[in-house]
Amino acid sequence: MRTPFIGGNWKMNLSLQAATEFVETINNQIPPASEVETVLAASPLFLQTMLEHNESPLQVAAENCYYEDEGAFTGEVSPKALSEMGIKYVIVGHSERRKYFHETNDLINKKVQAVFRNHMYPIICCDETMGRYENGDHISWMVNQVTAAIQQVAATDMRHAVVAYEPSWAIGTGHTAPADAAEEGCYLIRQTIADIYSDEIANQVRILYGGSVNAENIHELMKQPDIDGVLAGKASLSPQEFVQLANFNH
Ligand code: G2H
Repeated sequence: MRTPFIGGNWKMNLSLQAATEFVETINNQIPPASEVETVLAASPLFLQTMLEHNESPLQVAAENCYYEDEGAFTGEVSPKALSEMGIKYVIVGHSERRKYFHETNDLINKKVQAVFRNHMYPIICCDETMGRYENGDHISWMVNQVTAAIQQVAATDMRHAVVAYEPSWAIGTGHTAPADAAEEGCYLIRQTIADIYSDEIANQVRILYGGSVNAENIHELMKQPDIDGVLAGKASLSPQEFVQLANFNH
């Protein structure tokens, strides 16, 4: 049995004060980690304060990091420093990183390896455009993205990875993918992992759907056999809605 994984991704939103108040507000409302793993990714500027104010099973996560641990890389976020802070999860390869910051499959793979090397777990995002979906070449595109991202990742690490299927046409648009299309994407990711590793590993990896998830549509999504959780952007900016997402099964 895979523990459901409810993730929030604030992106470049909120302030330090709002982040602090958010964590304090939700402190008593996050389910036990044995029931649901609740993870919230935020700007590196907020992480230390969020960790200090967090008194719940919430895992505070990073939205990105670099692939080198240290050195002359002005402005980058060190995975080693994140790990030392007590961060457990890092989002890698979000479609906004691919689109606006030109992150390639090769770079994303290096980041995935850096996250594991520093004893953290990646939330690997795979995207897909409506054009590809309509043309039917989304399958090879997705398989290629997943395969590239996990090159040289040992099976012992891979079982702890989290992979998110985020069709670009559903991100921030308010139009979530229909549950069957979301399931199809997540199933495809699991089959790709099974082909590379084994059914045993693929059945342990949590696969998320992301793209305009909210407190209403989460229920239908979570009924799908290959959807183990969600990655919510806009909906995670409201403490009330984030708590509703985390408690989707109540
Ligand atoms: C997709 C998602 C969070 P939103 O980017 O990863 O954002 O829920 O706003 O579509």
